[in-house]
Amino acid sequence: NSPEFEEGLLRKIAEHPCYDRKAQHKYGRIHLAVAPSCNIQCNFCVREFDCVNESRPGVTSKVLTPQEALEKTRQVLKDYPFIKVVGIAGPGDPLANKETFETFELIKNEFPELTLCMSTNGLLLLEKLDDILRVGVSTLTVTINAIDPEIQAKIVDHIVYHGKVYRGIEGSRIQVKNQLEGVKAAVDAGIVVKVNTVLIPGINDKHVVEIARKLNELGVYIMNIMPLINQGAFASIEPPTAEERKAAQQACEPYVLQMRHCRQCRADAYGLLSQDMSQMSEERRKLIKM
Ligand code: CLF
Ligand code: SF4
Repeated sequence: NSPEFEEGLLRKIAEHPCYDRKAQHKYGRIHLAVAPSCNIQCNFCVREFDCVNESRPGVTSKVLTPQEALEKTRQVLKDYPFIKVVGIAGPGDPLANKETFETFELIKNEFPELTLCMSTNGLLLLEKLDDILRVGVSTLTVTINAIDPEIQAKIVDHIVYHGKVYRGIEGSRIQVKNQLEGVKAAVDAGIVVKVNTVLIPGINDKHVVEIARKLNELGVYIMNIMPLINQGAFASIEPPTAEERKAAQQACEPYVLQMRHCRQCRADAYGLLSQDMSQMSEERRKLIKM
């Protein structure tokens, strides 16, 4: 990659509220909820709500069409010019929805200076990488909760891959392989990759350091260890305490930079990370025609 390209990436990181701790108070992001379908079933997911691999529990974001998403971006940017990042993070998996790419195309054409960001479960990452690059995504999050298929099989009930359902270890082998190959290819292509890991006591808490070592090997930029949201099939598992999460982050830090300021945003969040404007009053929404 050329020095100009590297310089551009460094600027993008410095202006990305999730990738740079200092940027969170200065620069904002807008999430466009254009991706309702998902191709896997995580055991902690209740599908009438947003994807919890990058989201707050128990909230339902209104799905927009690509055109509506463009219109919303126009409106929001008028009010919040400090927004530098446009992300697609659900409510399902962005790569399982063709609207994700249509939306990024529309945004890139009208706002070429914005950073395009996406969060995925990674099942289709390798096969969609050309599309991801074509539409100009430069920061990408992949949720990796295990790199050992035996452990992954306890976290995901099944995957739907090329029209076929794969359960248990059979599915988790495919997903882990696709995630790791996809992350490597994305890093090699110059995308700045972040990995989200949901910390699940008794399931992957002893395994996170092994994940961190692998991320180091793959050239992942930053890791975000998030607490389990205990709903769905995992409703009876106690989420980790703040101390347990901190200990996991500390143990992983020697291998990969740790994100500690995640707000578990909604799939339709916008504004600064600390002030999610999607939660604003109806009156205000009407005022800016949301
Ligand atoms: Fe959105 Fe995620 Fe991009 Fe950020 S959120 S797609 S990387 S622009 Fe950020 Fe929100 Fe945490 Fe996500 S605080 S949930 S890590
Ligand atoms: Fe739910 Fe997200 Fe997992 Fe899909 S990837 S099942 S939307 S938590």
